Amino acid sequence: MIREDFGTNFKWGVSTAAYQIEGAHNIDGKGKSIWDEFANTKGKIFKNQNANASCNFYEHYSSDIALLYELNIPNFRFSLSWSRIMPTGRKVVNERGIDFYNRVIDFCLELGIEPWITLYHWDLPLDLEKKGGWTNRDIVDWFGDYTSVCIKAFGDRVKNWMVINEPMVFTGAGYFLGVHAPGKKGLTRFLSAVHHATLCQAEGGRVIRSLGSNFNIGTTFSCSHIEPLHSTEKDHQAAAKADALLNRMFVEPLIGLGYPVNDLKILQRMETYIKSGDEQKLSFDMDFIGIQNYTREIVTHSYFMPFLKAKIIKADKRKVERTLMNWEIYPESIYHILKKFNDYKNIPQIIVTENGAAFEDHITDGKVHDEKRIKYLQDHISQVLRAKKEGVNVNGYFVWTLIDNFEWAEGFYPRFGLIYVNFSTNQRIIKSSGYWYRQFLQNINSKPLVQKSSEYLI
Ligand code: IFM
Repeated sequence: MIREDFGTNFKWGVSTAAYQIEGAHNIDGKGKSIWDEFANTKGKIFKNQNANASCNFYEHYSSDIALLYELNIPNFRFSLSWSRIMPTGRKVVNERGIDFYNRVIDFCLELGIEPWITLYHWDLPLDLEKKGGWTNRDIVDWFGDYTSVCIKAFGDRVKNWMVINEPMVFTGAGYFLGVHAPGKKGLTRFLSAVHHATLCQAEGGRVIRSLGSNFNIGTTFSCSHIEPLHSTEKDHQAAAKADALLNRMFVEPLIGLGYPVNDLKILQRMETYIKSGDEQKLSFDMDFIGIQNYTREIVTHSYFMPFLKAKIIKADKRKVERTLMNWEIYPESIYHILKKFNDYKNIPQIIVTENGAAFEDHITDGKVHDEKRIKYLQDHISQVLRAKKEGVNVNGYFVWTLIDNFEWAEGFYPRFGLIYVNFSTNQRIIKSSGYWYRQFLQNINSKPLVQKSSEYLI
């Protein structure tokens, strides 16, 4: 497999997220987000770590973007911190927050790197959570206003926008299980958060479109290929329910199919939150759908699982090869997911907006030899090519992620980066996987001749 097999228009990149890399949690007028609060609450995160400083991308952005340039990576996906731009989430705009993202965007453009911006990657302003956060329907207006501020500030230079990152994860982990910020639990909160996030993903698209016709608008979903443990009817039904919950619940209303209530009866209880006219408000014609795949899930029937009656069998219980996240390494999953999304009639284009792996990384003689990550990436990219050759309209692949960072409830332990970060000194070391990606992407397009980018390294 060589990069040229994908054609010249295929978008290659890396993805990151504000809370995971920026640090500078209280600098230059930034307000608190739910993650600032949650991660600084004892007992919530592995070893009580937090991302107050993280990799300090806030200060190191120019050297980190220079590393992207060094690695020949032409597209950079990052998210905006809502509370850096609007400290309380509403009305007042923090110009120093806007200035920071202007610096990031302008420097990308100077180096010939295309910015891809996610509006929401889980770090809701804390003041909005105090008003109910995603469980309050007013969030549709709050989010619309925030979107408008961002597009007006950056839309003159940024073409590619993603509305929301992995709504299933932040509603499920944050409002049902309570293991992510804001740490809320229960079906009622979950279902209201789901409905409001689904309204927001479409509303965000509409706001962007209303502000310009040339934007490339998408939104991103976590998704895993799902198989039943046994070939019994009960396990097949369990797998169908898990599929509706994990893969279909957000995309189907977006493309006009409504919620997958037939396969997931519990969604009938969402009626409490649905108002007349919502069906239309839930849908929007995105220019692309971002799929984010890491593994497959094996599912079995279980009487003991409330609501779903289905249970995921984790990779360690199945004794299969896995990453540090206890996710099975199963490259065919990305192929099946691409085929599945391609089967929907009205998805114009798919981009793999995240794929990657966490492994133990060790420094030997100043180098990090992460051969397992290279193999993981190669095997998954091959499966993307397999899908593309079979006619799937997939037009991009972004590695998760550029630099090691804060992996939410797991803290700094799982390292996903192409670049190793020493979190005490902030030193960066390009891993073998970074060099491999650089080689894979070489001559991708003519890069602008800039002053030697290592001069930006601090
Ligand atoms: O780190 C996360 C990211 O924020 C969202 N997608 C999955 C990644 C790995 O868990």
